[in-house]
Amino acid sequence: MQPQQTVAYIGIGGNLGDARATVEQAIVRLAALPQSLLLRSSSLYRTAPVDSSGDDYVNAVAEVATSLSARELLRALQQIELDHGRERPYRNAPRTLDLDVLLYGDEHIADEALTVPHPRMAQRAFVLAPLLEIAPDIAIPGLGRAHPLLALITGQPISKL
Ligand code: A4P
Ligand code: MG
Repeated sequence: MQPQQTVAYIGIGGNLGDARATVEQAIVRLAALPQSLLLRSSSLYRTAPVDSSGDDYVNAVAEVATSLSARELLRALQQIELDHGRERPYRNAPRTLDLDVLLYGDEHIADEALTVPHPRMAQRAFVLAPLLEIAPDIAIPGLGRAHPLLALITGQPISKL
């Protein structure tokens, strides 16, 4: 990792089509992000939809070191979503591929395009379980260590694929 790089965590999810293959392909695309290095990726998890509908999701989390700004990273992720035929008919609609910036270093970002840390990540087992698998000591800026937060979540079935 180069000195000017930032470690970011990316949430990966999908529940349309062959979601498992899509998530695997997304990880390959993350490994090819410009000015970035894929450091780790979690196992794939089967998860029940949370505030959403349709089939179970496949979720994972990736850790990248990147020289991209958070905005540039978001743009690159949105291009990968589009390449996988992502459509946005309504909020939380079933989707082929959703890529979210969960954490970008220890930065707080709140503008019209980007909120980091991802505002709902602390309430979601499908984010915290894969995140903690690859970063057991991770802290969420403003909230502290993520590990105890996972135990507070109930009613969100999740299993490793
Ligand atoms: N945006 C703001 N902050 C961010 C960020 N940190 N990362 C903006 C990515 N995007 C961010 O996102 C809408 C807008 O949010 C973008 O234009 C971007 O500028 P979107 O991906 O088009 O819409 P969305 O997916 O409906 O919203 P979002 O916020 O990704 O939804 P959530 O809250 O992440 O929920 N259940 C299971 N089991 N597994 C899942 O993966 N995912 C969701 C999506 C719901 N339920 C789920 C899962
Ligand atoms: Mg999203």
